[in-house]
Amino acid sequence: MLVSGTEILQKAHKEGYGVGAFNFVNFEMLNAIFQAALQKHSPLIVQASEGAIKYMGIEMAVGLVKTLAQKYPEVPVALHLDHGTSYESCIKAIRAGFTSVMIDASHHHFEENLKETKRVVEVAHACGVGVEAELGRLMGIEDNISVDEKDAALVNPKEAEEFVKETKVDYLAPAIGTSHGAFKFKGEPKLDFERLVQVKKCTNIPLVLHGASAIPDTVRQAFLSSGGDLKGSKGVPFSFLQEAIKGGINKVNTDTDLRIAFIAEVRRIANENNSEFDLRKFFSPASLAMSKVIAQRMEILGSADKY
Ligand code: TD4
Ligand code: CA
Ligand code: ZN
Repeated sequence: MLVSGTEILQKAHKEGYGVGAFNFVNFEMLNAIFQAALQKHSPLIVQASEGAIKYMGIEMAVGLVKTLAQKYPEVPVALHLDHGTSYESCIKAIRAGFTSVMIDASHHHFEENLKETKRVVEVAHACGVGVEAELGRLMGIEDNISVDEKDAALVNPKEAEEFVKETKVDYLAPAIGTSHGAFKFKGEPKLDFERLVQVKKCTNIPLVLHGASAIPDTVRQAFLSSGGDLKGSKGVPFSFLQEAIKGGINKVNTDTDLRIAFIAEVRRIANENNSEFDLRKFFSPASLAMSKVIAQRMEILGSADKY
């Protein structure tokens, strides 16, 4: 059943677990996500970036989710706009049927971010839609970064407190050292968990971890053995994800792991059967491989058996 992001994340916040927010760009990805949720009895957040919406068309994005939500009414699912870049983009998503939106104005000054977020919250709440905002900038914490630089880039807990109070935003993404994609850390993985705990204390709302892909060994191996190259890549280890959840993270954004798992399988099949051209012979196994990665994540985040 399609529900608001707030409903899913308030429960996770109260009970102290994480829910994966999985990106999709087509039916195959979305179906893989739903199959994992069904298997693990996990609530779901599925999310589309503006790029994904451009690729599918907004009606298709919403239509796919509504169709699967109806087919599997037992699964509580929220449809979220990932990294909405403007008020207009958020309104469009809400109009089209999204039940959760992110207004990402974190690259603006604090006051401007606050003002823009507040505008979105007013409309979204009138429509029963949850809102996510971001404070700080996504980046890896490198060992040689100065304290000043770190403070400039990462979330400030006191600012977070004021921000949440003023905007009434439903969930917040605090920058604590993650980044998008497959190359998250130059040296050892490192996140600012202390800062995270402070933010949770100061805000007491669901928190969001962006850039949370782990690139698990099995996924890396599958990609490499198919002939892929992932030199220098590093994800957020599972143990870090679990510590982040202990520290107050409830929404765990995941895209890269899904992409890598899917493409590894497509390439393996292409290599092994060079006369094959039935799309289904590629996409069914690739979707299954993706689904396994998602199901494993649901166990690790603690969302399995929550519906
Ligand atoms: O917010 N996200 C997903 C980012 C999706 C980007 O989509 P486009 O290519 O369409 O812009 C995350 O935080 C995912 O983090 P990850 O660790 O999986 O990269
Ligand atoms: Ca941002
Ligand atoms: Zn993100």
